Amino acid sequence: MNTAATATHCPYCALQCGMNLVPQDGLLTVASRDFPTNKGGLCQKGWNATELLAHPERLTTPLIRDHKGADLRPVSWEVALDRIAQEFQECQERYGHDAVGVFGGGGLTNEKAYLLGKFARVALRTPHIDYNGRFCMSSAAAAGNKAFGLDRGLPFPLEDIPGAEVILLIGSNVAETMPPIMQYFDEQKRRGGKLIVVDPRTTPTAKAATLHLQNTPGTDLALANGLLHIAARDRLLDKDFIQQRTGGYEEVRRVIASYWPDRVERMTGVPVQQMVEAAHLLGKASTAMVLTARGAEQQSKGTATVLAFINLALALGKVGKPHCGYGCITGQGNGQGGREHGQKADQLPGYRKIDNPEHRAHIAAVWGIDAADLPGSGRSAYELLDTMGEAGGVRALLVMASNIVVSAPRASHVQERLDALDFLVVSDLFLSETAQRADVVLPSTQWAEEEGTMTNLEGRVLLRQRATTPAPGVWSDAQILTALAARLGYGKFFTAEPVAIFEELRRASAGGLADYSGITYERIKEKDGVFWPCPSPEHPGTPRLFLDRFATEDGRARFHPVRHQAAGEEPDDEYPLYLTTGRVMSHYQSGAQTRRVKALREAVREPFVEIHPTLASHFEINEGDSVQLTTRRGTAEVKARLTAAIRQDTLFVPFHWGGRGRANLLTNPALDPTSKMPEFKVCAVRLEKLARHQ
Ligand SMILES: Nc1nc2c(c(=O)[nH]1)N[C@H]1C(S)=C(S)[C@@H](COP(=O)(O)OP(=O)(O)OC[C@H]3O[C@@H](n4cnc5c(=O)[nH]c(N)nc54)[C@H](O)[C@@H]3O)O[C@H]1N2
Ligand SMILES: Nc1nc2c(c(=O)[nH]1)N[C@H]1C(S)=C(S)[C@@H](COP(=O)(O)OP(=O)(O)OC[C@H]3O[C@@H](n4cnc5c(=O)[nH]c(N)nc54)[C@H](O)[C@@H]3O)O[C@H]1N2
Ligand code: SF4
Ligand SMILES: [Mo]
Repeated sequence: MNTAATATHCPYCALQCGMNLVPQDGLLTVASRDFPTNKGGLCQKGWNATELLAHPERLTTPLIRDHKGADLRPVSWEVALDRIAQEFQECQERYGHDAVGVFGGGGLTNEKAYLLGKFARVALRTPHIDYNGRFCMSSAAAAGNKAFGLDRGLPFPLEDIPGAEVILLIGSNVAETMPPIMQYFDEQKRRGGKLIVVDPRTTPTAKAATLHLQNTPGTDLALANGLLHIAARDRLLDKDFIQQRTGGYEEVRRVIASYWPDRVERMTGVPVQQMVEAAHLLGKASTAMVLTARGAEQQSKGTATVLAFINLALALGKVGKPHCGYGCITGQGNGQGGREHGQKADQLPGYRKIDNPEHRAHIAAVWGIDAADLPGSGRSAYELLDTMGEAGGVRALLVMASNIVVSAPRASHVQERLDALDFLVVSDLFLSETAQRADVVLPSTQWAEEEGTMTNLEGRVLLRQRATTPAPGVWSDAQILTALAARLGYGKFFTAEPVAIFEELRRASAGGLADYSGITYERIKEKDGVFWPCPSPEHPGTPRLFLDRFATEDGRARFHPVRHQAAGEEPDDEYPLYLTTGRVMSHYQSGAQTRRVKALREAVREPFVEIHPTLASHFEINEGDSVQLTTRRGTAEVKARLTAAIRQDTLFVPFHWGGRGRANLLTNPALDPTSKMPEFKVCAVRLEKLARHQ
């Protein structure tokens, strides 16, 4: 272990707060680091991040199941890797290349995500690779591509936020999901700026807002069209901007004509007066930002919903100018980079498209293979999981850095499909709920034990430096992929060395939309990160996109006419309430990591449901009672938390736990037709009180 402090970043969310890791009594502790994203601040998860490095439950050896039904037992790396290679080969001989699939994660570094995509295409020659980011920002990505020709979370650095006069934040609870980011919103307010929050719950973020629009789940698109209707009616549109920098407004104008305010109030539950106030605040401001997160995006119409908000921002002329813009607040540590470099079923590195012949030729040349040998586009995340073990579906799966048994929608079905596989491999830090079902489990290094780059919500490429030696017996995912590729006969195409992988990634991304070719580890260290695109070593990087032109062919942004549609499932007599799901501050995602950290486990110990007191009294439910939630997918048992901060027609369950309180036993896998995002944020549910001793 080094004796000096190592400057690095938090292992969790997309804010990628800077932190120092300081050796102390043979362990590492977290110390504050002044970095532009967090200015020294960290949330409780970040402060406690090192606890997992020497955690007693950490996996330190590969595990194998000799046959279905047998227990997992420890084995050597040789035995584990030989078994995987043999099973994958036998599976592909029997059913073809497409029969093996790969499921990745947005927590992987750029190097590992890139290598995983290459492993799927070159060593397995399968089209079927997708990742948990499909469940995260895919709707915003699809909308950004359609409207601007490019998708990068925020098109500006966080430091621009305080300069916006008005910010519209839709379906985001940043006060809990990225607490240090609130420094920027607080500064904006200090300067007299206004924050408008759209959320069915009065979250800590909504409490910090000037105006809170507490809409019914799944009605954001109607709200956006309603705001645009009012802005057009009250002559708040920026006609010059529409004319000079956009295309397609006429069709949108026709569509929004029927979104008159009292109709939108009936659809959304948001009072007309509040909509008028919001539209006027936005329309009259000289600068404004429109930001979405999962509340607006994780809907079966998530792409159209984001497009509706982009329409609003464009029509008001609040895009492509300083302190203005539409942005998506990305989620996972490398949710952004993870989708740029080839983990997504339809993409190749540098945001290239797998069905574009020129793009294929470029990547094939970098990889030293024939473009004809590159597979085509594979199934999206849920479609991949839904068809596992079926005729035409994958028969063997490699999961790297995702806990789908807890986090995928309709989890009991996903669990059944996992059990129907001939062979499941999981690489993880812990025996997660998904790893527990695997035939082979591979123990992987943690963030502080390896180096690599991450791309945060601003499109800033950051360097995670290695601060300590890996725990004995543990390999990095890059070593795992390289060793497996060698056993499959493709060893010469792979290296496990992060710098060498990054050098190759630079070449692969060169000339693509997400061009990293000018970025080096040294430049990142010198400059607190480099913003992509950065097409040459002399290029300063691009903190601000679209100031002169959009990334479309003619340089203009595109309006898209979009109409409200009902959610995949709306409440009815049998399932009379809305269910929505999301996060709490102290836990991260499936909880595989944070449930193992003492302070975080104690902060929120068990799954719960938020219920409005009026609704609870109707069911004679008191604080702390066990309640049963039932949807068309299944039943979950959780504790009641009474709060007037939620709508009376809506229940909220966080998704951080496995077992009977798993939110995803309930969720609806209705998919957005474009992004294939599942509808985590809206379904119909029935609430029942459980007898005391059940
Ligand atoms: N503590 C913590 N922080 C995290 C994570 C974590 O697991 N825990 N995960 C990281 C990741 S990967 C992500 S993607 C981000 C997510 O960050 P956020 O998007 O902020 O988190 P969520 O809680 O999923 O959803 C945000 C809000 O959407 C609201 N919502 C629900 N339904 C609707 C709706 O129909 N419309 C609107 N407008 N709002 C709705 C919810 O009430 C919730 O307050 O957080 C990142 N940071
Ligand atoms: N109901 C509901 N479900 C949701 C959501 C929601 O809002 N509601 N949100 C969705 C969203 S936005 C997301 S991003 C997903 C996330 O859901 P998951 O993909 O399940 O996310 P994590 O819990 O972060 O899973 C990461 C796993 O990989 C392990 N791990 C961490 N780092 C590494 C590494 O470097 N290598 C390896 N091999 N393993 C590693 C961790 O221990 C953990 O088991 O959940 C989605 N599911
Ligand atoms: S806000 Fe995100 S990156 Fe920052 S300390 Fe918390 S989890 Fe880590
Ligand atoms: Mo996410």
